Amino acid sequence: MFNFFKNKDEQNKEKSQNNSNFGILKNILSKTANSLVNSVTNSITGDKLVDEFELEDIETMLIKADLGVDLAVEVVNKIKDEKVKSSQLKEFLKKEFSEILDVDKEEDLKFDKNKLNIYFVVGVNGAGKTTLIGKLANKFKKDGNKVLLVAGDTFRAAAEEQLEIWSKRANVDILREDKADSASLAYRAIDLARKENYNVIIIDSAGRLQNKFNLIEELKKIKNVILRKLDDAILETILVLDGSQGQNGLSQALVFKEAVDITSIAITKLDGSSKGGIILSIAKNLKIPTKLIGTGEGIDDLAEFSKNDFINAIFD
Ligand SMILES: Nc1nc2c(ncn2[C@@H]2O[C@H](COP(=O)(O)OP(=O)(O)O)[C@@H](O)[C@H]2O)c(=O)[nH]1
Ligand SMILES: [Mg+2]
Repeated sequence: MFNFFKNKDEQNKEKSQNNSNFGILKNILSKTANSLVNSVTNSITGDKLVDEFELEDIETMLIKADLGVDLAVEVVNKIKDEKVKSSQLKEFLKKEFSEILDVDKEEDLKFDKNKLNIYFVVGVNGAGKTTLIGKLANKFKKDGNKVLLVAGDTFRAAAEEQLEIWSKRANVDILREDKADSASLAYRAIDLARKENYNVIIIDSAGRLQNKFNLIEELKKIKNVILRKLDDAILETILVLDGSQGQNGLSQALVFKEAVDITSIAITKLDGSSKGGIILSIAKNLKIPTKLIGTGEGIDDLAEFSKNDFINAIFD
């Protein structure tokens, strides 16, 4: 299921063998898939142009699936402008969604076993950062990597405590220090990793949006420290968004995008009231690939995002 530790041949073999990732995405997105496929595309048939009433239905469905109003209107206008026939609607939407998701050639989480891999995890409080870090740490650890967690949410002792619990669950090491400066903690973590041969560092961070200015300054500081010490290490800056928050996540995302250069998105809580369309909305508006999907509160509830699986889960 989790492919970024394996080479491409192994990945393809595994994908064709059990398609487990597809299964998960299909389950998570079933509500979206049902509403899109059953209510809309399946009811619009025939060798005629998609008519005004049908366009309205499509627009409503796209908005319900959480594509956001702007994107929904854009898609509907395209159906009209390009004179799409009812019988072609499904194929048209597949192609359209696929193009929207084409924001980056790098679909998988960056990882190089022979280098130091640094994952800097940001997002608002409650989005699911610490949980995601626990899940990621577990995956990396199981694959034989030496993993160090960094308790960079130094504002609240409870946040460090929570990361410590995850470090025990995943059986990995943690660097924490109450009331420490998060940037200097990151600095020390990278030094420690090089000295003690850790090849994976995952850095937690604060997410108090109430104090936006300070938060952004703090994240920038951490980011600058990482960049200064990057050398040949791999850096992936992951923005964690709560999928159940729908379009609200987008404006938050912009704040973080401004502060640090986000290279991938993790969407959590897509197991609850799933509205997978947010993934399209994010790709369209932010041009950042979604690479990870949180599918529950457990340590194994993590899936890699795959564009093709996503499209298939919606339409097949
Ligand atoms: N259902 C569900 N809950 C999640 C998921 N990820 C995180 N949570 C829950 O969301 C809450 C906040 O998560 P936490 O990791 O503390 O968020 P943080 O403040 O960003 O570090 C916790 O109760 C988690 O158990 C997920 O993928 N699905
Ligand atoms: Mg946290």
